[in-house]
Amino acid sequence: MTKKVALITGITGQDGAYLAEFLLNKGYSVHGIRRRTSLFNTDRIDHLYHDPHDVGVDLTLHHGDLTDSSSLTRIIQLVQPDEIYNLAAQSHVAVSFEEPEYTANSDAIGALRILEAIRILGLQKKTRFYQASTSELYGLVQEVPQRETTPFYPRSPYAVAKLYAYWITVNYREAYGIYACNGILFNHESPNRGETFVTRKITRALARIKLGSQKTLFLGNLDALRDWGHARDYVEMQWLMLQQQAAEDFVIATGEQHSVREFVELAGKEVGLSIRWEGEGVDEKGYDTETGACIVAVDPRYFRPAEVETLLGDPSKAKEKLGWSPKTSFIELVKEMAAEDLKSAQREKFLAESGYESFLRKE
Ligand code: NDP
Ligand code: GDR
Repeated sequence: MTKKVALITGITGQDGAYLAEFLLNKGYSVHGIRRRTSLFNTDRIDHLYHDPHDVGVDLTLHHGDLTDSSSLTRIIQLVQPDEIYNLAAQSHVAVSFEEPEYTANSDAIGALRILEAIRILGLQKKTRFYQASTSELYGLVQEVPQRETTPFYPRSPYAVAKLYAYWITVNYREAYGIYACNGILFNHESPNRGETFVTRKITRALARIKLGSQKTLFLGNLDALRDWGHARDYVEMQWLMLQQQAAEDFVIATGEQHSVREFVELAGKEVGLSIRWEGEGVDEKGYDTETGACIVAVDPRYFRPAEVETLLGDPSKAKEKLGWSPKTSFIELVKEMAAEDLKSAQREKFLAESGYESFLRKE
């Protein structure tokens, strides 16, 4: 039987790495698009990748960029994928306020470039397309919980760009009959989460504070509420969405909500620290050796020009049609992230104490 061929944009990111592993285990031939960078950016998929000269290699990487139509069209023509997962994005909400135009170019027009390539290359009947849509579309929420029919109200250049990508996906489905669908995914995390997203920032910092490598954890809005799931569970839904009779859009969420503050408290418990909260303003006191308390301080630098205060998903449609139920609970997610970051902090400390500091990545 011929293998199915999948193309993943954003394969070097959190979801891309989990999805690549998932599809390889399903017997797919997996192709990924990576950006040219001056340093290696394949840490998350190195365990899946073999020397291309080895026999039986099922993972192939191509240099390309969402802002470069020519590279996307060339790769799609070469690969002739059965499925494209468009996961690549400038995915940081706060950064999108600093780089709004680039964010629009990659996150909005990037999706259009891929859909146009499918159309121009005549792959409408062959290639199925998944767009990584987001709960950020709901922004200033119009309904609680949020479901597929809840009106959108984006609150950042990132979310506005993703709004375009959402609608162009729907439009190409309706206009050209492409099997194209949106997964409206709520926040999902893992030990592979980027270090500047709040969950990973918290578990990494608390682990380092526990081992004496960092003093204080500085955060922004502690009261933000999110519906956090595990990335490993969510990529399975991305694949399932492309295996249906007809393309549809789905909310993927746990239906459970927690605050940033709760995340900190729970992660603190996991690494063995009690938390002392400082008010707004930067506090340099750090870890309190007398009380054993870890200081978490609010630094207004991390506030956003417009905030999304609360998100809570209703995954009923995915439950019913895709058989969705998240495998990992919130507590299990925090435990796994804290445990992995404790191991990393121990490795980091060992290298530093052994005189190999230069092997450590700088902040
Ligand atoms: P990451 O930030 O971890 O990964 C983003 C990926 O996109 C990386 O591989 C990155 O490459 C790549 N990338 C960024 N810009 C470009 C570009 N111009 N051209 C080509 N590749 C590019 O994100 P996640 O894995 O967490 O998220 C995957 C997708 O899902 C994103 O689109 C995100 O917006 C969306 N999403 C994520 C949610 C979450 O909670 N994680 C929830 C809802 C939606 P490099 O490694 O070189 O930086
Ligand atoms: P989000 O994730 O913006 O929801 O986007 P992030 O983890 O960045 O923020 C979640 C909430 O925590 C608050 N917060 C902080 N955030 C960061 N990054 N750093 C801090 O120090 C901090 N302190 C408080 C934020 O204000 C926010 O309210 C993620 C991304 O993965 C998007 O790509 C994706 O679309 C959405 O999730 C769903």
